[in-house]
Amino acid sequence: MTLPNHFELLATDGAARTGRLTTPHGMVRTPAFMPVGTAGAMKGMHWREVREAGADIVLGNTYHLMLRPGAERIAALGGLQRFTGWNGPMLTDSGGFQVMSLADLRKVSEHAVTFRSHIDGAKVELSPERSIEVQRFLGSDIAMQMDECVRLPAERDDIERAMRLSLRWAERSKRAFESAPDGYMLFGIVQGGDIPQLRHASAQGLVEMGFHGYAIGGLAVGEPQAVMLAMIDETAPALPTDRPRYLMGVGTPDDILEAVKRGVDMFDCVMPTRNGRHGVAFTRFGQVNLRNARHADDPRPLDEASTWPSARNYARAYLHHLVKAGETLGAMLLSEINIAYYQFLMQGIRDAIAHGTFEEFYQRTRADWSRGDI
Ligand code: PRF
Repeated sequence: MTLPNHFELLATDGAARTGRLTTPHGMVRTPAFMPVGTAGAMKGMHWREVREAGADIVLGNTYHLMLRPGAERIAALGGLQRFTGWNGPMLTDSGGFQVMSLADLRKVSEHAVTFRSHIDGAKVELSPERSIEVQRFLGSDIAMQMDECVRLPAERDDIERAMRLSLRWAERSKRAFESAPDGYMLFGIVQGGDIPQLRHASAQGLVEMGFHGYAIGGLAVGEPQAVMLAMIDETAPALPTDRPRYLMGVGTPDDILEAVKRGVDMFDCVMPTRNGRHGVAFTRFGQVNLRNARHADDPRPLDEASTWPSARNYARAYLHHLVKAGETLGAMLLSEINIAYYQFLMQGIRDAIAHGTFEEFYQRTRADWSRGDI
């Protein structure tokens, strides 16, 4: 059965696309970067700042929220938006990927993954049906199918087994999602590692089932960037042009620019907030490590022409001091500065595609990054 389409393509420029995704909690301009609020919080930031920075949508995690505070509890408290105070669109990851990176004693079977919680050691089972149920309890605007992601490099047999399992789980996820109210979306996830033939089989299988949108999973898991981009080149053309495409867990500003050029519409990554907490700023002129002693006496701001006040108003010397002293404010300022830079990049990308000047934007942005921070 074909599902209703909530994505509107507004313009294309080469393979790059700009559009609009309508969710029950509002509109998402694409290409979109979704800041990651794993456990119902954007680490170190107010939701107001996330919104002011220009984010339309944020990501939450089934795995973390089902373990603590619990999906049924969040549902009883009115859903994730009411619970957290972020009242915009929310996408939730399905949990399988986080089980594999965080949980103890994991076991994958046809039916489900079983694991021990990284919080209290409790034994938990997560099936495709339970993942959808949790995501429905959370009130997620965009739910993800449960899948199995294999880290690279890996043997072809292992990649193929996980890809086929993910296709069967896609089918079960879709069935479990059937009772969701209109407007809520479910995305399928392409797997297939670094093997073009498996990527094609995965994309084709999902497209035959029919989803509201399609994610490209199983990338940025240990392979070189060139391999990731080659797999996007293999996968994107196999997906319907009228549906949104989401590259999961990616990435650096450079990864994002390259993936947009290849037809990707949505991204998420912990990098801007995580690196911010570790003293690294993303700017128009590349990454700046504020731990470095060269900033200790520097009165200049990170970027005097930034649209984001904290990037304009605080001396590098002060940011350096906050980071070195382990002050919470240092992590907070760098998190907001980085989220604002990512959103500034996405706005530039969207405008360039809309004006048919994406190639110029691409060249100019790369030239600025490679100029470096001076
Ligand atoms: N699957 C899911 N979530 C993910 C990934 C995946 O393959 C990745 C891979 N980069 C990040 N997050 N469900």
